[in-house]
Amino acid sequence: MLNRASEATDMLKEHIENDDVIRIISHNDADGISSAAVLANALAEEDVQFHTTIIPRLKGDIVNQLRHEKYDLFIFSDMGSPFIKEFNTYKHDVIVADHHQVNDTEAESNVVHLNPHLFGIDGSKDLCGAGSSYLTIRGLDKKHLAYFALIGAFGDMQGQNGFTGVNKLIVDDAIESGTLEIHEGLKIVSKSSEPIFKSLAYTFSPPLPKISGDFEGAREFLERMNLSYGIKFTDLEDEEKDLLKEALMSINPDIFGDCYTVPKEVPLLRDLEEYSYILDACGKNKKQGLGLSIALGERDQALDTALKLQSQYRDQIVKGLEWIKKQGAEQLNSIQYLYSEDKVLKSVMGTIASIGLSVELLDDSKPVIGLSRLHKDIKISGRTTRNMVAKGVNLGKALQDSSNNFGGTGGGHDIAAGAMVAYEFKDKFLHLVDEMVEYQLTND
Ligand SMILES: [Mn+2]
Repeated sequence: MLNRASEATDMLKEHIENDDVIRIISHNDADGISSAAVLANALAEEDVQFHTTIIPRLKGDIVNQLRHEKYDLFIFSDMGSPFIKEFNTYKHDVIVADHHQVNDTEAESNVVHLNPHLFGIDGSKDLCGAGSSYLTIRGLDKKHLAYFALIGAFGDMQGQNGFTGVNKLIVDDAIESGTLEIHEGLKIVSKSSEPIFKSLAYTFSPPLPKISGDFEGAREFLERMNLSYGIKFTDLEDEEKDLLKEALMSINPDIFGDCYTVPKEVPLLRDLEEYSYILDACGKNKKQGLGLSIALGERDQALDTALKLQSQYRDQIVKGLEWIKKQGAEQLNSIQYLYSEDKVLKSVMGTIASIGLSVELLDDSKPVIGLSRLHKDIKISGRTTRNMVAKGVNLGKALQDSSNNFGGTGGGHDIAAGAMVAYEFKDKFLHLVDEMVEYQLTND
């Protein structure tokens, strides 16, 4: 993997020496924005010009439009692996720094394909898109940018139980460069910016059943301890903080653990996990450009706007979880599904599917398929648990094969995947996914 990374660095260096303008295409989630950020920050430091576009998903028509653009080097980050065949026919050089599941097309000499799955490394857990992107520029003496790879990893839910695999190497790089510190603490969000009941309700990882996503539940929990819920965590007395810590740890011991911080950052962005949530909120609200500019160093007004988006987004998630709590999921044999045509719910479907599983609102022994209607199509987000993956579930494969069967597209990771199919096939599609998951579980 590291050899492939140096091939990517060599290709990049060649274009830097030629003074080429470099074209970056990345994904609009926290990992994708972090991927673009690590590349863009590195190129800016080298005085290289670049042009970045952040998109919700890479599709065949975009791949074919891009081939007509007049750039000499394209970098696709946190996406691109399914399109190696098309990139092989580009006249330009292409670097793909991805971590989603791969097919078996070999890259030609104009393409460097960097993806952990090619090297038997688990891209859903040991390296994210921003990690692949970081490896591309690591050889330019950029260990001080390693923390962006960790922001991406948090965005893709990779660091929450400690970093493993290539991610661990990236943590070491970040520490070595002096940018990153790790210390133990209470892992609740917005400690100094939100009243404590909101801090608790907005803490989704680690999950706090009956508190995460539940304002009522969070208030009652605090009242039972005689803590006033309206003040900020940072304004609590030390004894009160200890009391709270103990009570939270009895709900989920993971709530106290390693916090990854970049001390030179402004307080709101100092914790890398919270940084990833802010980028995620930007992406989910179609303000990926704002997210990228923050990651490139914009503060003040940009950060204010992002925080407003974040609080809106969090309230949407809470609303979505309330909906799940009231409604429950529809059950098939081996999967369960959520379906909505509501505008707000649609925008958070994948997120509430995974949080619903982790806070035990949904049965975690069945993968969840979240369906949102988009005019003539439905957008599908599938989520499951590490435990179900160990039992044989591979949602990336199930969603890819079943969507292809109805003329749609899909894929992703074993644990989290997405697809798009025409609305008319909704029920048939769901039954096919159900059968495929059942097959995966009985034939593992
Ligand atoms: Mn990713």
